[in-house]
Amino acid sequence: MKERICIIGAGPSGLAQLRAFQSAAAKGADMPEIVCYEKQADWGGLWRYDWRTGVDEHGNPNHASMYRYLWSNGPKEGLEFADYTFDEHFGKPIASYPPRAVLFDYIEGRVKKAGVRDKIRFNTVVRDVRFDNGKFEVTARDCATDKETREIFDNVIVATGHFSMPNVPHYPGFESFRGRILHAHDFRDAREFTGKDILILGTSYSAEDIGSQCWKYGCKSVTVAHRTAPMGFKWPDNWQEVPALVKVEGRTAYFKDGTSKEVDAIILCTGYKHHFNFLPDDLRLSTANRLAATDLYKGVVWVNNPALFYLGMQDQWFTFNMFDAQAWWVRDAILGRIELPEAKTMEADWKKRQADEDALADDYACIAYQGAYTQELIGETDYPSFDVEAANKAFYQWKKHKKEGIMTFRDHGYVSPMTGAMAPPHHTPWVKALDDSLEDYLQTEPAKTGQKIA
Ligand code: FAD
Ligand code: NA7
Repeated sequence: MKERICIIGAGPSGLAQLRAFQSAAAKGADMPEIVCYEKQADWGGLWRYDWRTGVDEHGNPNHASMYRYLWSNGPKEGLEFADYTFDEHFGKPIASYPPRAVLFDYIEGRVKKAGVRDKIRFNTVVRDVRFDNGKFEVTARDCATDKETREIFDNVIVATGHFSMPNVPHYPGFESFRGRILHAHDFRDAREFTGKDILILGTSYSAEDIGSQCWKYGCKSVTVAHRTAPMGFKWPDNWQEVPALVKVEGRTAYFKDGTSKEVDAIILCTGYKHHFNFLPDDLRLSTANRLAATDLYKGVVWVNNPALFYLGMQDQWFTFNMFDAQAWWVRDAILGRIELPEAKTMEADWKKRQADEDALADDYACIAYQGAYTQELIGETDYPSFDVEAANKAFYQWKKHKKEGIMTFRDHGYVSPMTGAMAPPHHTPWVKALDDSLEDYLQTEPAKTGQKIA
């Protein structure tokens, strides 16, 4: 009987896995049977926009954390697929910070070309995975037909992402706050906050980007409270960074330095938790959001049971091409092209990776570290090798451009590590670009009729 492989999730990581197997099949390899379960109605993971918050149409926790007007927060040159360039997909060069819809289109283009959609069971949520007698039993519910299935697999690959289950802290007074409190996971449209004073908790990507969105779409003021350190960018005049929140009373927020501010809304940009409610303790990854995840050999093999794999569980500078590197590597481990070492070697591997990560001096070193990890995996498979140092360079320049201007960094372009070509500028500076549609982005000039807000 053919080996059976289960992939859970059809976001960028799960799709990379499907493409990796398809690529081997196209070169004549004998393929196992593959089933990919996806709880949403379509592929793309977080890049599939969903207006819903709370639960999805079937009553499952809504996966989506992306919002309207989201533009890539890093240069596209850092995430480009080595086997499917932006130029190939769009038929022309495009600028470096595409909006969500453009990146969704790019992700989708590759897997449409690969013809893997029939391997995916949409609207099907995995509820339970058990390992017994050398096999996995996967229990899933097809929410469209409301039917449960139980199937047996030789390997399971968890590709469910880790930016969906919000980390929601409580502060005194939240119960009686006379405004709206939401987590970044439930943020959808910055225009909700036009004319409002907003308070943001957190100092990482979500804080910076959701604050910038709200500012761009006309909120009255942005106040960002930091628990550890301020972000320290050169912010606009109506944007201030303050010490940690202590409590709220009515609409007033009080901070650690004794200052206070009246606000209309509090947006908790306080990060996400790795969360696998469908896995039992012996298979369940428990790790911080870091570059070297706990208990994963080569960042992907579950050391306590090497028939189980995880993709994309690291904190991410590199994304799509790192997921590819992992997916090709996992494929080859499953196909027996890569031999897994004994348990104690695998254990030593992730511990060493964590020790190396702990010794990194700054963000630049972190970027180089993740670039080297991606390169290491690529070197062990037939994934097309690419100029990882050029991708690192795009990230270094991005960091510098953010420092120079947090509202203007998206107006810069970078060199593709795949084609060596420099990206053209976008037709409109990001602060003035209110239309984030694919059609508008792909035009070479601003629309003559003025911009519509999609
Ligand atoms: P996901 O995209 O989260 O996909 C996981 C999939 O698994 C989903 O389709 C989900 O429905 C499915 N799933 C989950 N549980 C189950 C289950 N039990 N059964 C069946 N299916 C299940 N990266 C960048 O490179 N650039 C950016 O600009 C960028 N911006 C971001 C902005 C936000 C707000 C967030 C939250 C993340 C951003 N990221 C960005 C990082 C993002 O994590 C990756 O780009 C990418 O989406 C990760 O892919 P993934 O497949 O690992 O996870
Ligand atoms: P991150 O990068 O995990 O950052 C979480 C932030 O939340 C970080 O600044 C934390 O501050 C802060 N935090 C966490 N808990 C608290 C509490 N209790 N109070 C105040 N502040 C807190 O998550 P993001 O959502 O920004 O980014 C995740 C992904 O989404 C990323 O890939 C982006 O591309 C989009 P700390 O520094 O620990 O004090």
